[in-house]
Amino acid sequence: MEVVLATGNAHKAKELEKILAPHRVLTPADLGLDFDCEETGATYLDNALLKARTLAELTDKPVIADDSGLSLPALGGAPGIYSARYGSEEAGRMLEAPERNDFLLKNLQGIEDRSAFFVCSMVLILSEYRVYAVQETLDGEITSDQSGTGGFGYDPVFYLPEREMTVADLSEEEKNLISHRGKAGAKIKLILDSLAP
Ligand code: ITT
Repeated sequence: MEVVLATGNAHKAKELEKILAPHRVLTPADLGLDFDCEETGATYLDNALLKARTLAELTDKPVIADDSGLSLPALGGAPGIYSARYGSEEAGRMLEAPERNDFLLKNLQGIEDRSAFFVCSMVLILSEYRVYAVQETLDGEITSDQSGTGGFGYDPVFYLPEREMTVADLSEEEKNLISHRGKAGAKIKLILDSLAP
């Protein structure tokens, strides 16, 4: 089955291609669609629904949206749904991921509780009244230094105590097996499998 992914984030698209295989993941750009959506929701689920519904208005194909982020209890849940923009207001421009990670590490100086979790809210819309939503998490801790070259975003500072490495130190396959996105996507894949001709 072919699905269109409501994202402008190439890293997410690449991960989801593997997670949903053999289903085919297309991007709005692949279909020549001018997709843009302001994320005005108050929760991950609100934003995933918003992105999926905005794209569903542009295509008859099934659509999937992923809204995700990193939360730290010690920071009152921040950066949360603002994960992609974290630190940008202070810098006056969108930060690159390594700069955002440094900004997070700076904000955590002197804070003992470094527990953190990723969240991924994933929505599949087959038609106006056929909508599925899954939300999954991955628990870990924030390191004091960036490590690893895999993954994207906050992966180099997200430490997995049981693996004794960061998510950026994992292979693509290992990340997809345990990640918030991997677990949410695996459940969405079951739905796609049940529909495939
Ligand atoms: P789209 O909305 O176009 O899909 P985006 O990057 O703006 O792309 P989000 O609004 O969902 O996506 O923000 C998610 C941010 O959270 C993302 O930019 C990363 O900084 C972070 N993030 C999400 N999943 C992550 C992961 O698996 N590993 C590391 N960081 C992640």
